[in-house]
Amino acid sequence: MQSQRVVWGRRSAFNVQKVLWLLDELALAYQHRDAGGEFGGLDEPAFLALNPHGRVPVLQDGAVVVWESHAILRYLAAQYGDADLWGPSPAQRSLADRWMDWSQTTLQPAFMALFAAFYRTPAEHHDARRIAEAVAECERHFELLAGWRPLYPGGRDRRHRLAPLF
Ligand SMILES: N[C@@H](CCC(=O)N[C@@H](CS)C(=O)NCC(=O)O)C(=O)O
Repeated sequence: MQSQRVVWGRRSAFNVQKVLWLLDELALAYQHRDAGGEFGGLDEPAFLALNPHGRVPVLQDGAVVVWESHAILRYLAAQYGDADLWGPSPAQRSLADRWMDWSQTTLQPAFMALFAAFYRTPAEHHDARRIAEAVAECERHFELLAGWRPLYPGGRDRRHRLAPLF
């Protein structure tokens, strides 16, 4: 019998990758449906009925539909994770929550600025000053991240692994 759990979204999308990663981490069976990018389909009524924003990832878990990658991660951790992934207290959960929110609201915009300035701009149009500023901003964030990692030596505490970088 096919799994009633379905993940929508092209594998090349980082927001989809984190969901696929957690499903594997939790050893949960699922069907995968390519959508978005070269696969399209995000503006089809059937997809918009799942996610009115027309974005991937989307998780269908039986009758439950969840969109927004971090909402999906939290749902999976709460529904299927052990205490390492979904701590028993709000304070413990906030350890992962703060980094997840930070990654989306602070680190990701900084990285996307660099991505646009360097990778998405043809070399002949590179603006060295803009790129240097974007690199400096990313480095500033990554230094904070590096400073935090030793709190979880060797990655033994899995809570931090709910906090993907992007
Ligand atoms: N904040 C949303 C962002 C969703 C998003 O923008 N997803 C991108 C892929 S990373 C998307 O759907 N792009 C359109 C496409 O792939 O065609 C989340 O974390 O799920």
